[in-house]
Amino acid sequence: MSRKTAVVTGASSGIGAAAARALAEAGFDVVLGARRTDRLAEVAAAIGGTALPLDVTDEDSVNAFTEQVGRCDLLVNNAGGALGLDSIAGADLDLWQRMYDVNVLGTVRVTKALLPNLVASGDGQVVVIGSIAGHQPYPGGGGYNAAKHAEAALTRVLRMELLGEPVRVCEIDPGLVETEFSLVRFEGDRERADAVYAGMTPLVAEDIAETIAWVATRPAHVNIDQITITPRDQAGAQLVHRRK
Ligand code: 8X3
Repeated sequence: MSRKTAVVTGASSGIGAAAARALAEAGFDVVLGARRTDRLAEVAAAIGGTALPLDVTDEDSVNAFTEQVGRCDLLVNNAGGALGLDSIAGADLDLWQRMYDVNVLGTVRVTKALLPNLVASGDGQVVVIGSIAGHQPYPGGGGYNAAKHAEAALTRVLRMELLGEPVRVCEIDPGLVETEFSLVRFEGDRERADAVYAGMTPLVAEDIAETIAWVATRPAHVNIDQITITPRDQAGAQLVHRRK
């Protein structure tokens, strides 16, 4: 049987890059998309994957990307992220808009474009990397919480709308994972980013990637609907055990 193809967005670093590696290991041909093409090419080269430029916030970029994807058995919607930790009183609407665009509309753009390929595969699967923040809001998280709640909602809707089609839909919701997530959220402020994981043992990207590969390799009749993954030191979005 010919090899299955997985498409991973935001694959130049963090969970996306780890997912690409884990899926290659599991036997998939992997197509990697991201904006940072130099880093993307390195990740792709290491696993014999295909690197293609992709900005999920840009319709033309998504079209150019998806036009180059032929077979698609698995789509991992990983591109996304948080910007800032401002209160609603101090909300920067530009940041809110950008978070909505990348997390919500980005997922819709890529999913919509690749759905015909996923259906045609006869056993397609969409994995959405959501967040614990998509189910548990927290002060300062307004813009990101709203975007991730919306992404969770569209994932549930997609699952319902695809009922009867040969396409599975899964939402994976990580808690604290030490990647560039916090560095991006705090615009490169290393001290602030490090404080997020201080005194506790966070997850690493590979912990999530392992689960993505597990979900992707269940038998075709098994749909894993939703998984929340947190470190042992985290029992809620804001409930973290930190050692002195
Ligand atoms: C990342 C988890 O708690 O920082 O999506 O929002 S959190």
